[in-house]
Amino acid sequence: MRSLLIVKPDICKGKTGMVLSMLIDNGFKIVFTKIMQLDFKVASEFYKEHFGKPFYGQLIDFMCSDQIVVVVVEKLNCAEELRKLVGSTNPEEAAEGTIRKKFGTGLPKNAVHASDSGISSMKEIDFFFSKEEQLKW
Ligand code: 3AN
Repeated sequence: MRSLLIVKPDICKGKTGMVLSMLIDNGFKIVFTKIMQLDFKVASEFYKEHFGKPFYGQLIDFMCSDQIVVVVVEKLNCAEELRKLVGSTNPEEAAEGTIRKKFGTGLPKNAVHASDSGISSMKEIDFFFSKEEQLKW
């Protein structure tokens, strides 16, 4: 099973290596990584379920503010295991040992995005990568 993690702009250039290490140390296989910078159109589409929420504009601006690394990972019960390692949305509430506790500094700067279910993992992988591209992995 595969899932998607995004190293967000707040830590992308400084801590991506450490995030990848944490994934590997916790039994995730790194299937594919891609460095990119989102523009307003792509970020709005990716976060469309949050449209209208008070933090929406801030979230989109933040996600477009610098480079990100999109990471496809693989593990048994991948989405569930990944969310456990990533921790709660708000870094202040995230458990010790989680990625957001370690690297997040607040909201929206919570270090990483992770798909929240098996279905959203598939949708989000398809969002960033064509089926043709996925066949190469
Ligand atoms: P998660 O990323 O844990 O699935 P969501 O889907 O509720 O959480 O939120 C999407 C993203 O929106 C979060 N990762 C965070 O960056 C941002 N966000 C959520 N709540 C707030 C908030 N109250 N203020 C600012 N940004 C927020």
